[in-house]
Amino acid sequence: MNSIFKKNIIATLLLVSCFAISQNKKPNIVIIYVDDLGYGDIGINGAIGVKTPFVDELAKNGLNFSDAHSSASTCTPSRYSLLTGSYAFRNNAAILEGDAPLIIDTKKETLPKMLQKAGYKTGVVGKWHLGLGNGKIDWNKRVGLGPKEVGFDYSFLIPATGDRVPTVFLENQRVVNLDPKDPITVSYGTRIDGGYPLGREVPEMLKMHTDPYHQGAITNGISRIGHMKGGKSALWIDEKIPFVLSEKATDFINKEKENPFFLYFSLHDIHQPRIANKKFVESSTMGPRGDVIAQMDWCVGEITKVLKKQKLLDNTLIIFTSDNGPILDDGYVDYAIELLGDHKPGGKYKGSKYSVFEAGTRMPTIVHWPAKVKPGKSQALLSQLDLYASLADLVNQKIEKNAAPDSENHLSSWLGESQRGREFLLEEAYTYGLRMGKWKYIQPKDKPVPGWITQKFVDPGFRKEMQLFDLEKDPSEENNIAENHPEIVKKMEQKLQEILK
Ligand code: NG6
Ligand code: CA
Repeated sequence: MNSIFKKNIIATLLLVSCFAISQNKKPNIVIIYVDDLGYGDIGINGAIGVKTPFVDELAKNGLNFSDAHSSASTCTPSRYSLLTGSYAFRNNAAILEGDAPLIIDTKKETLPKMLQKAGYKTGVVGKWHLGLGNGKIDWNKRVGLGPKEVGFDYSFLIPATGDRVPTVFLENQRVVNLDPKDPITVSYGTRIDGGYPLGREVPEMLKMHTDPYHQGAITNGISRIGHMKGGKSALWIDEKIPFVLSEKATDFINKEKENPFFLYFSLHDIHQPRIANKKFVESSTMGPRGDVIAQMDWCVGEITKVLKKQKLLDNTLIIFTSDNGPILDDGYVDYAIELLGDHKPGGKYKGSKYSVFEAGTRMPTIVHWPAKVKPGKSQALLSQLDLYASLADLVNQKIEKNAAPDSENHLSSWLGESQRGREFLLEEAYTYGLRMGKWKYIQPKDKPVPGWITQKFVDPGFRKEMQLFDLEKDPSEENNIAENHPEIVKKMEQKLQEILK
């Protein structure tokens, strides 16, 4: 064989094998989980008061879903379902206080544990709100039960919400920048002697006024739920949170670029307190709520930029979505109602956070994976619950016994190869909703929701009578036609009973 011929053969073989490797290489997976972002809050879905160029770019080059849902209309239940593939009601998952114990059973397989078994490095950056420890947390030591035990190799957390103490970050379950001489104490009951001043007592210290429920400890000029003492050097500055989180997320990507990785990037935005960095102040026409949407969009851009820079964007599956519907007034006075204009946070859908109407769980949802997913739109009826089983199929993993009991494999729908979604989809709120194709059924209920919800400008959606809507004709759930379709109501109520049993 002459040497030119030999060289050619070798070069061809090399090329073929490189191609094979890149074809088989498992995609990186990034879930960008926004907090309280409504269906209509992004440009591509019709936002009026704010621009979201980075999110729109993802949608333009990816798949934009119009009927994909979080499992519930509040945070903790939705996150619980996302990571466990179980309905939240199975574990009575509800909004947690900042010192609540971990609600995920560490003996069971989770989404990140399943991905670890498939060879992924796993990381969570941002809001946790799934509880930590097993009852009494000592914030001055490594917090015993948390992301590590749930399957994340790396974690950088806001422990609960931005409006709950302690207002400190935890990196790998230790408070960041803690001075041991100034230990942290937290209480959700009695007041702590020598703790941070309370919003209800010194309102003149506040940057923003609040409802009576958020008038506890003041840190960074903002009063929160709960009492806190100590940890002064560790306190976060709300205006810097998006930069801190984006930096930690990009660090994780840079560090794990050689492995397949799974990043659960769980933004604080656009949850309250909505207080934008000055870089984003007045970047919308809607005041703070719009400005933090722009801020959130910037964070999304940071992720796509670093993936591009590392030449990973093509083979990274990005799933952009939110944990529950939008809310204008959730306790802090930031004029979201007054400055809304014609913008429709829930798009054409009725409801909000806390509500069983569609906007409570119908989430802005984009799947972006240039190597595999063709740009387009999908109307498939899907739940975030299904990501567990669908991603397991993607990475060739069997789900362990007893794990993810409610997660359905809809991989081909998530990737746009099929438009078929779920036959039934449960919507958890302060009552239950059920979807079946175009039908939406809401179970009757007359028990009142927590008092603080009824004080808000939201409609939790339940009524004393059964409700049935035809979403094709009536997407905004205005005409209850339960009486005209007793057989559909009966079928859906039966199915609901079966699910809830
Ligand atoms: C509620 C808070 C609300 C918000 C929510 C959690 C009151 C009156 N309201 O309990 O302000 O923090 O919890 O939001 O306390 S979520 O997006 O994490 O579910
Ligand atoms: Ca939320």
